[in-house]
Amino acid sequence: MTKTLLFCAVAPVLAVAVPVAAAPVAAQRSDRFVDSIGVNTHWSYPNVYSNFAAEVKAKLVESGIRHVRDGISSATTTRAGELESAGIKHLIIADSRLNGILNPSKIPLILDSIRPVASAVSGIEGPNEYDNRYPPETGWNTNLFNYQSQLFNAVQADATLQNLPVIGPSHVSQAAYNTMGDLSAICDAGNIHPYQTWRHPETTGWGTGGYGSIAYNIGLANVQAPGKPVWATEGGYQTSAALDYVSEAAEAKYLPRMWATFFQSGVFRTYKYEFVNQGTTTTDDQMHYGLLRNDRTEKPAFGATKNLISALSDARFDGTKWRSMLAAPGSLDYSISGAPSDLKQLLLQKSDGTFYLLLWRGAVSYSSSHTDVTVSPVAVTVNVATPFLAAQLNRPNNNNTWGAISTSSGSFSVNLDDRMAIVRIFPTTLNYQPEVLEYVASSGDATATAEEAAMSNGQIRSFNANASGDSFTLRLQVPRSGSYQLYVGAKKWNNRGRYQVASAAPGGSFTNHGSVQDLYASSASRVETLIATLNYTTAGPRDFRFTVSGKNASSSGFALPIDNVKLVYTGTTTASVSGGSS
Ligand SMILES: [Ca+2]
Ligand SMILES: [Ca+2]
Repeated sequence: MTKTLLFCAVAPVLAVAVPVAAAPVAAQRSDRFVDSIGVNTHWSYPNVYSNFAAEVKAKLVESGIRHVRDGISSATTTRAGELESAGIKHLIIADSRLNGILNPSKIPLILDSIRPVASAVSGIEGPNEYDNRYPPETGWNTNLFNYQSQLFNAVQADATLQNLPVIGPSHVSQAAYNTMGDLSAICDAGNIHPYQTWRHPETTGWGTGGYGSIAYNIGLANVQAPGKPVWATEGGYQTSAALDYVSEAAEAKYLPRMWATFFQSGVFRTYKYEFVNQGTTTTDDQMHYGLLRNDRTEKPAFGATKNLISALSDARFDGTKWRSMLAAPGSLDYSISGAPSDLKQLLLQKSDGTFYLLLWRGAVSYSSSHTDVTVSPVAVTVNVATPFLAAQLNRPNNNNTWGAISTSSGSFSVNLDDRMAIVRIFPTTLNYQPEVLEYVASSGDATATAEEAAMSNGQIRSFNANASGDSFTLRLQVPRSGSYQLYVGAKKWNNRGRYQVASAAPGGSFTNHGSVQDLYASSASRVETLIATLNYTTAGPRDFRFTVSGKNASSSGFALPIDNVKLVYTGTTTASVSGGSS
């Protein structure tokens, strides 16, 4: 990162009319948002990153962040290889210079060092902020073009690396984007560094043409790579006492809003700069960009990020890839009344059908005179026309828990200040996906997840049991009391077992539902079977256990490929408690 942003007159933040949805609003995939979140590291630096590498790696895994960006070095490729099994991939900057001048002769060596960890890499990026050299050499733009061109062509010609995206070079000035022009023939994505100094993420800018706003920055990416994805490979806030800083409290409020704002604006991935403070000198802004302080203690922004990811993640890492990205999102018919003029909203959906409505205000949390700004809460009313079972609220700046929201005739109230609020809305059909869920118990047999378009969520996870009595257990949410039809989707074939499904409140004793189901068939076919109607007198988590109950005489095995577990709400009930209730 280089300090580059200009000081311009501060324009007032204008109130923007907020459209009130009068029709169904299309949701985006919740996990796509989570997958847009990344962070920068400096694994090779002889500081906290080297001296406390194990600790830093553990905190990175704990955060839930799946994407890291760093420059090419042996430390970077080593860490990339080490973190791959935790589901973390690295974007590697392929930037080599000799006496400060780009040196494309090293490109083959860079690719040689990336190749052994190719499966741990998410992309290869062109030179970093090359226009920021003072003074730049004569013909810097020609040198940069040639370097990027050779990098792109070398990756394209590489049998191991050719499927990795090559990100364009980053620049610090608008002039550089214009000088370099359209590079879409030699990159797969445009690259921006949208720092907003001490300003809020939703700023409409503070200079000519909206300078500094995310829209302005995306405009620069569209100069570099028109029609291609936009990657923000740096951005974010710092908490020094030097220049353009914010408080740790404001940073924590701004970061969830920054990721949501950039994602909603069309940025494919945003890498926050950076993961750990590099030092402690308060007058050096470069030392205070971390989510962690230099002593590895958590800034509030770390917890806010971790909680945001925890709330919205909709994937299970199966050792090779994150499973869930194929869910086709639906829509929710809702409107908001009583909205302040700075209201922002983003509707997401998970693979089980649950909606996550992010609500926040594009409010200033930190002033130009370096003081925290108190933003008084405003109550907004969310009116949901689509039938739903329950609504819950999470505030990632506070914790990772969900609190009940009382609803009346499809409406409910949420207090909004300058922090992100996430409302979870349960639809009347919950379609749980075993490929996404961790087993809460299992006989330990291997599983395998396959992508098949005909399956629910486009994926199916097979539990490869090898004996009668083998079992696995999924924990599902029953969002309100009442009656539910239980359906189980599965894929029959000639090596499948029979199963009995049962449920219990966590820690309780299991009750069988329906009869034993036989998944044997001479040819492959998907089935979705109504197993039973369940009556629940209370809401809450329920464990569903699938146990192998022998096999058909014609079957060659005991496998249980369970595609989905569906709970369809059929209304309130006064019936006595049946199996699985509490
Ligand atoms: Ca077994
Ligand atoms: Ca499925």
